[in-house]
Amino acid sequence: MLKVNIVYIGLGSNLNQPIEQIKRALQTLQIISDSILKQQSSLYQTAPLGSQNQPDYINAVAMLVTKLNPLDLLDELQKIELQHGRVRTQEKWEARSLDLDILLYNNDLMQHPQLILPHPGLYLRSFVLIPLYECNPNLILPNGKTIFELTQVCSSKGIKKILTL
Ligand code: ROI
Repeated sequence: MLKVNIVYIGLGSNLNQPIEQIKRALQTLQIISDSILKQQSSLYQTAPLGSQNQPDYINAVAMLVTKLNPLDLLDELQKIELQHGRVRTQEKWEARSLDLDILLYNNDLMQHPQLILPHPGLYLRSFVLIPLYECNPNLILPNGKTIFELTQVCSSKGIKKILTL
């Protein structure tokens, strides 16, 4: 019997009809093998972190239970990104049609060339923390802090809830 794991995934898009990209991605997350989509946050419109010379993002967070290991799950997510026309370049902070990040995999810590857990931006990015809080207000993160504490210290400036599905 494979263990069931609790995973939080960050979704982001700022190209090619971002609201539709995120809605469609949430539907596709429902059919990943050996996984069940349990929760999804509202959709948020967020000011870009990085270059300001790009459109606002739409961000959301989903909670999945999965029997896939982290790298197999990452493979599935990257396939979905490609289906959404994501072109991966060397440029790190540029606009994208769909970004799917594993934020948390249980409370596991992992340093792998393809995947760092928890996601290195997790504790600092309000466009991740605010929808994560909506998915699970009782969450405790691997650094021992509660999601509530983190949302209290992050700025909600430039973040607007636009759609609850
Ligand atoms: N900025 C926002 N607001 N939302 C994102 O999802 C996002 N993703 C990125 C960078 C370029 C860091 N900026 C972002 O990859």
